[in-house]
Amino acid sequence: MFRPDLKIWMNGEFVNLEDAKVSVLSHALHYGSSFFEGIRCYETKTGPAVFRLKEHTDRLFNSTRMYRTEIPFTRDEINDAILETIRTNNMKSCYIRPLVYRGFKTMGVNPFPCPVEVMIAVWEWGAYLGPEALEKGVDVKISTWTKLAPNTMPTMAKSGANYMNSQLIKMEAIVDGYDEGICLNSRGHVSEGSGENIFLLKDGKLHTPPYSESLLPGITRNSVIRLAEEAGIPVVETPVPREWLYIADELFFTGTAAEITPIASVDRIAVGEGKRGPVTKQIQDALFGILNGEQEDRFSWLTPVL
Ligand code: PPE
Repeated sequence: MFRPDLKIWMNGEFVNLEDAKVSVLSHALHYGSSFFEGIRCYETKTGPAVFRLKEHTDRLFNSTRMYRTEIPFTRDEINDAILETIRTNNMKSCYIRPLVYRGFKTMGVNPFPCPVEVMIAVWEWGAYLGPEALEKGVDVKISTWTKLAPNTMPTMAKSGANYMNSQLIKMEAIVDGYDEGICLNSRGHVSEGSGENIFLLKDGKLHTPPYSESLLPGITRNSVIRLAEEAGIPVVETPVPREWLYIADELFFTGTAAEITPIASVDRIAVGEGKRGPVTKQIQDALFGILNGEQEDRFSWLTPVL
């Protein structure tokens, strides 16, 4: 996954992978005080380009703001550092992981004395849920774990700590023989996957839960909504009952890593005909058309790297 000659951007300078280290007494390691992004750079006809860079950086700053954490760089500096990390590592297409974390200074829950540090890494990352997932779809189960309830920890922040909940969902799915898990929230409504948002097609409309249903405000989710609206497919942001997952015509995950991954079955009940549906394919084609440069970047979603 990681090239041995990988250069990591760490607090403003590039260091070799083997030198990119933190203390075992880092606050983030003990108390979960970290925030991250996941971004993709695609190889377009006119060279590598980053998908929705500004929106990802904005979300990183929103995540840290909710936790009273000040990133010691500006948004422009972070954007430039991301592009520079791709160039320095000569990547054509890659996954980009900026991470903000509380480092080493004092022990104890209070994070304020600990320094806020930033690193950016890049690597090649293929299809998140397996090479055939984008076409064949994945088998998912409803997790026995509940999503973080409102007013416990903010699901709108992409904090490392939230991913303990995601890890429980993911491990349960794997151990039980599924590809992925879907999590219900404290009201028993559908929230999201362990690392993806979710859409379902029913009665010719796309449905996805709103932010108030305990989920990450996905940037792919937002892109899918805009592409669907452009194509004249109605999109409804509405609470999604568990039952709908079993009677949906189509179901798919969205995420930077997962891109648009069809769901073939839920709890071993086939979704529609148990394979990728036509609307899922239509939305995939619209998104991938922009990402590979075959279609015009009409929403200005791509930032050229070079
Ligand atoms: N919900 C969760 C919980 C989530 O982690 C992600 C992304 C999304 C929704 C979709 O958000 P967006 O990428 O902005 O469309 N998950 C990231 C991390 C995956 C990982 O295993 O690491 C990702 O897809 O990059």
